[in-house]
Amino acid sequence: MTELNEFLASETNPQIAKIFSAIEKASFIVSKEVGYQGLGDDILGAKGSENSTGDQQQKLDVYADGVLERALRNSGVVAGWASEESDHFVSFEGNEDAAYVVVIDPLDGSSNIDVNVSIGTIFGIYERVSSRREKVMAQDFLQPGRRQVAAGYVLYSVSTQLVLSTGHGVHVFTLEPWKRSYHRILDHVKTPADGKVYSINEVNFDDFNPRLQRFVQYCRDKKNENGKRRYTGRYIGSLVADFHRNLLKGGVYVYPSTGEAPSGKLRLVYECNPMAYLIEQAGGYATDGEKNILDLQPTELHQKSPLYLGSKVMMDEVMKA
Ligand code: AHM
Ligand code: MG
Repeated sequence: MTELNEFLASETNPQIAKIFSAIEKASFIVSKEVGYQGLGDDILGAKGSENSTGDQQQKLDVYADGVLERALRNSGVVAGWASEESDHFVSFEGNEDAAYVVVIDPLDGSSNIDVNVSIGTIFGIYERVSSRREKVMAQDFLQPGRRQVAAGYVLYSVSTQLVLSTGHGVHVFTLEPWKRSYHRILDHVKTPADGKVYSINEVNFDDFNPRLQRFVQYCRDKKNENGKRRYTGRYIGSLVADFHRNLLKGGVYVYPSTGEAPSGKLRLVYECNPMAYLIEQAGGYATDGEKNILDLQPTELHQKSPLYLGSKVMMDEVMKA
């Protein structure tokens, strides 16, 4: 089985390989802490603070944020980063000549942290557009998702997995914790063109627009020729985990706009864009209900967007609705 560093050496340039390597090292630490679940340091529970979009921060959110920031800063090849957990982007002093910036959701699925349910780290990598002699600028982070040069996520679950793309397909690596190394278990993953799963938080049903309500009702009612249900609902409440299942099994994930939250909940820069990049690499696609996510021009770091994402056939159905 190919090891991550071998794969990166043949797949991408040395700077991007170093960025992945920094995320890899950080993920060993985060994975260990996630796995402790109440053992060791007092790291479970709420931190008592809020992030920029008003979410309650968990202690592990803040811990993962610090570990990843240090790793990327010390890599020497990242000029700056923007994290879902911080109000502003950060320019890494001493790294001004670096070509890349990273956007990140350090620990996605916060509500699942303390209950031993899958969570993850989501990231995207861009080549900066500002001058390489200067500090990074907002425009480096506010690029359409299609400009990502690589993206991925780490899924902290029964095993820890790193899923990534550098623009040449999607590859899945599993962590062998006692060796602290990732081994590739799947290469050039294609999501099934059709799927059985629809993933949506149905408690908001009454607040969906009527067309989305019709689509959900269609998924609930649709039967196969043999009279069995055509679709099934699965929703973990961790985008990384819901995405990962649907990537491998086929399906559609929806976090729509609602009356209460017209732009939905998920962040365009940190969550929607990396996932949209990965699903396109796997043969599916993602939209905000109208436009392809990867073509949207972000205007603010923490801007939210509705997200419809998944296998081609189910996405075509939801878009038709
Ligand atoms: P987070 O980044 O604060 O964890 O929020 C994002 C998460 C996603 O992982 C998940 O899909 C969604 O929030 C779940 O929200 P809800 O509980 O409203 O269904
Ligand atoms: Mg998140």
